[in-house]
Amino acid sequence: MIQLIPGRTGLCALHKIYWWRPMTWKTPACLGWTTYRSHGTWSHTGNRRRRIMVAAGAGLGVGTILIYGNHHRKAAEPESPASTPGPPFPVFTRQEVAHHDNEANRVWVTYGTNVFDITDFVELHPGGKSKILLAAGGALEPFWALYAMHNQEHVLEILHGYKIGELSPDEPPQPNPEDPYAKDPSRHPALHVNTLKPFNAEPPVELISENYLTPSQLFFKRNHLPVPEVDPAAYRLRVQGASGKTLSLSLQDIKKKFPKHEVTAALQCAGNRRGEMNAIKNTNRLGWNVGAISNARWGGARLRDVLLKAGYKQDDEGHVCFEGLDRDQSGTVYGASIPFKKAMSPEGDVLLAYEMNGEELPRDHGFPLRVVVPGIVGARNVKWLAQITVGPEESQSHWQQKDYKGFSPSVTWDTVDFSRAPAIQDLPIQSAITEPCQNASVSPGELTVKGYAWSGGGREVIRVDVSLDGGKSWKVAKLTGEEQLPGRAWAWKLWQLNTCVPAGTKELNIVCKAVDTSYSVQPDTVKPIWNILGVLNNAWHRVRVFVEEE
Ligand code: HEM
Ligand SMILES: Nc1nc2c(c(=O)[nH]1)N[C@H]1C(S)=C(S)[C@@H](COP(=O)(O)O)O[C@H]1N2
Ligand SMILES: [Mo]
Repeated sequence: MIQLIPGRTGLCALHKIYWWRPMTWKTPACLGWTTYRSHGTWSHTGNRRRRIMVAAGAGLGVGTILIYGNHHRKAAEPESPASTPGPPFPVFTRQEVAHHDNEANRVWVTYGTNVFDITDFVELHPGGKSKILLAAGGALEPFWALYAMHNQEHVLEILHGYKIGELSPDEPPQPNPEDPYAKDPSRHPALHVNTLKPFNAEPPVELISENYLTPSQLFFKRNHLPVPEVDPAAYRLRVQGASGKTLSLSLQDIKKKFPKHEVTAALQCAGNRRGEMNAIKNTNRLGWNVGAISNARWGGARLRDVLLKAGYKQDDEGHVCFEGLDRDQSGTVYGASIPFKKAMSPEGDVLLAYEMNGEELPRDHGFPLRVVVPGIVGARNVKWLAQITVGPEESQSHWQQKDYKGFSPSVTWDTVDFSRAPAIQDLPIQSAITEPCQNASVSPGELTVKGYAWSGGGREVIRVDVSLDGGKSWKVAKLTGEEQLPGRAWAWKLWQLNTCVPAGTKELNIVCKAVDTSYSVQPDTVKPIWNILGVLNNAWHRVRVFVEEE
């Protein structure tokens, strides 16, 4: 069924989304009439991806062109929403909605008392098609309780673009689902929370370079699901053995049967600094500032030792796949993989960590056991580790196959081919300024600039250049950090420049850029590396500050 009501022009009252304005108009078409309806606004800021989809108007000979934008903007539109209310939406029962539980019948969902036909959105869903289809024919609430980052204005705006009707007033309200996050641990109040459910947060920029080892409470937290509750006594790690037989290891086995190894390693999410990418063009994903990176001392068994115990040989090949204990209603678990070579390398330092900064691994960071893959993107450092398998294929998980990959800036959600891009493993050279803060006021005279620098793959940071004039002239910062073995520089370096504000300057454009042992450098601007997933932003970091009058 097509969701058009011919003649509906102007606006309909759509909750708080005052600028959302579905429009329909007719064009002379050989079939009588054709109606187009817009989803979202038609305008200006060029800041949005637009997609045009043609949906066949089954049965009615109606063609619909849906133009879907990112709707993140709250720009005021010329007319006020209530001025020309359209005819009321059709009313449906939950039973009618339930019939539309697959793409052939069209996919309907409810949210509150509204009914939506999201068929044309399922392919575009950033969280994957299989996930969104779980809600087909029913209410979104139980799923969004689990993936509560949907409770943001821009997501609701997208949803409301697909409204087709309302539930009949006789329908009993959907019971409030139990909060799957009710048992998440408590967190440090200083953290800047990006999303609460799942919990995604970073330390405030002022505190990032205060400690070479990030205190665990302030270490950035990146969860895709609720934090599982694990009884350490009952915990077992399953390791698929080379002969096919599965090894089952208790926490005590891991602590007692394998030598303890310690590594200082930074962990960085591929989305670190996505906020700067979103400012260019919104990706509708977590807008991390510069804090989705932290540095800790990890202790645990070497993955290599466990793989040897499970019968694998140094020269075996393939991928080592990990699964976490965190799962959603469909039973999907968090998973990722790394190349076997990295896992088995005596110089790879890959750990099954049960300690962080000299203490038991905290719940948010994977208690009782997580993988730490030094030099490799955060996403492969699987927490709450349940299972290890070895095989010729990479992990089939959404986060290995359909996320955490890099693309050219001009690839769109319509043209993206995930199979063509390799999964991110090693991360590129990175650095950021942590002091002074963006738009801060500084006094004239002496100035201290601080930050961090790190590179993936064990490449050591050998230099950080700092500019006060937007990149015209440069000074070299002083680096600090533990000494690292060659090719195994897993930890970050903190840097500092003690300098003077040039007399007469009112504003400084502070820039930093780092160089690693491969002489790899950072690109100067974000725009040419922008990508739909908003990953791998390692452009020069820039901070503008104002100089106070003497
Ligand atoms: C019409 C309904 C839906 C809309 C409009 C929608 C929209 C979105 C948007 C905009 C994002 C990106 C959010 C961000 O990264 O900040 C997203 C991510 C996601 N969504 Fe949905 N969604 C819908 C239904 C669902 C359902 C029913 C499920 C689960 C069963 C689901 C699971 C996910 C997951 C797993 C992600 C990725 C989360 C991550 O990578 O951390 N979505 N969705
Ligand atoms: N089981 C599980 N492991 C996971 C995740 C997750 O959601 N579930 N998030 C991954 C991502 S994307 C990152 S960046 C790191 C973050 O680790 P942290 O929360 O300890 O900083 O964990 C990775 N391991
Ligand atoms: Mo991440």
